[in-house]
Amino acid sequence: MSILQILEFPDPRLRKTASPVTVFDAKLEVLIEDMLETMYEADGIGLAATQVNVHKRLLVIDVSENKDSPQTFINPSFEIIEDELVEYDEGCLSVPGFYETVSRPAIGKVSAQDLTGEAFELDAYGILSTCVQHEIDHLNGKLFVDYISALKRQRIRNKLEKEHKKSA
Ligand code: GNR
Ligand code: NI
Repeated sequence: MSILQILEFPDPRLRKTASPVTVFDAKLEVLIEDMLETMYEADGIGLAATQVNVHKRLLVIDVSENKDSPQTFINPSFEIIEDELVEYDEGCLSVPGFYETVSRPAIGKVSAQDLTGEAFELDAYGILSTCVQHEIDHLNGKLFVDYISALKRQRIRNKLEKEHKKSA
C-alpha cells in the first residue's frame, strides 16, 4: 500500500472533470486501498480520486467514530430527496487549514457501484450526506471554497500560494 500525494488549491488539476470507471480490476482495488490509507493518514473523513490526481469517478469515505467503516463509491450520484438544507463547517484535505460553513441538501439517495461493479443505493443524511456531496463535487472539479465569497476564496488562495512557495 502507498500514501498518495494530495493536490492542494489552487492546483488547476483539482478543476478537471473525472470520467466514469468502466473497468473493475485489481488495479482499481489497489487504488482504493491506497486512497483509504491516504485518507486515514491525513485524518480525513473522505477522499475523492481527483484529489490524488486520478481523474476517475470514485471516492472513499469513513465517517465512523472508530475509523473502522470504510465505504467506497464508484460512479456515484446524489439525488436530493428533501428540500431541507443543513449547514456544516466544512474542511478539505486539498484546502488545508481552512474551514467555512457550507449549506447543502440534508438528505439524499446515493446510487453507486462497489468495487466489483455491483450497483447499490443508500439514503444519506447527517455528515455522510454532506461528505458524499463534497466528494462528488471534487469529481466535477468543484471545491467547497466555490460556495463562499470571492473575497474569502481569494484570501485562502493567497495564503496557500505563499505556503506552497515556502515549501517549494
Ligand atoms: O476530512 C474532511 N472533513 C470534512 C468535514 C466537513 C465536510 C466535508 C469534509 S471532507 C474532508 C476530506 C476531504 O477533503 N474530502 O474531499
Ligand atoms: Ni475535499
